Amino acid sequence: MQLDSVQLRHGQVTATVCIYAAHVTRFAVRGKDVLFLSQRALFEPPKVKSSLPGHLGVSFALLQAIRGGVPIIFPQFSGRGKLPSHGFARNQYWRVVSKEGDRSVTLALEDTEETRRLYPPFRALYTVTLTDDASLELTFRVEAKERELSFTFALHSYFAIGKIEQTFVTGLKGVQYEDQLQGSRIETDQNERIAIDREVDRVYLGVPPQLSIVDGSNSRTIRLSTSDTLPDAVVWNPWEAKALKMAADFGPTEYHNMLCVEVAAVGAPVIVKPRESWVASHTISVADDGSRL
Ligand code: TA6
Repeated sequence: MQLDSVQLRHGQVTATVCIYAAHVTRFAVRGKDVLFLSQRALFEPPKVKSSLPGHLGVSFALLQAIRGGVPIIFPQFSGRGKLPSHGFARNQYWRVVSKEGDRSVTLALEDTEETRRLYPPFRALYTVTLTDDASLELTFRVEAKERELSFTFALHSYFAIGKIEQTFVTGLKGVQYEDQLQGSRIETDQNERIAIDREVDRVYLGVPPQLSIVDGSNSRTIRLSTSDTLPDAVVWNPWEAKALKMAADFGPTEYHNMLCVEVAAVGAPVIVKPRESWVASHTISVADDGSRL
């Protein structure tokens, strides 16, 4: 790994946080990875210019995002606005502001001359903590300075799973979602278990605070819990054809071993008034409960 990172350890859990992008690249429980990281993930991020139409030709120097782990999606989810897709928080160098032993680290990102050309001033703080009950706790806080902020947000978590055909998501039965593969058409899925057997790109709106990923071939359940400031969730697997288009940093068969379940605030923009702040938190844990299909 070419980038400076912070290693966290507490009891039987470990995590790795890249200072670049404040990117959690690894979270393991008893040595078993919970997060997926592509074998082709780029850690020496090349500068990519993102020409932003409608910004008077402003070209915004973006660094490559790391494919896997937990990219921070701020201040824009996907193409829901004029910024580069998925915003810029995942393409910038953050800085460590504090550590609590080996179990917690807090990083900060503030506006720069470049971001101010596209987005109001802000200060973001992100704390990654390993808890006493072997969970990974992620807390994101953003403060508005003199101008109001409007943004969409997600923690774009890539989960490591044994076999996609023995994997399903629970907790989303009957929840409306925008099918990104069908022009954001509104659908619902009445299945208790959402199976993944093709490309899936769904933005669920108004989800319960607990979701689970049953990783059947690993006989485990990955449990996700969120604050009420993250009312939405995205389920994404690129499947075969899209995986081939992502070959620069994603292997052609890696879609078999990953699933993104991203806790989010994307259905409606988050508004933060000047001098106020917004906080979102998300906890990831694992139950080796023998879950199988
Ligand atoms: O969260 C799902 C999604 O918006 C997909 O549409 C796909 O674009 C994915 O994010 C990855 O985006 P990236 O820019 O990291 O390749």
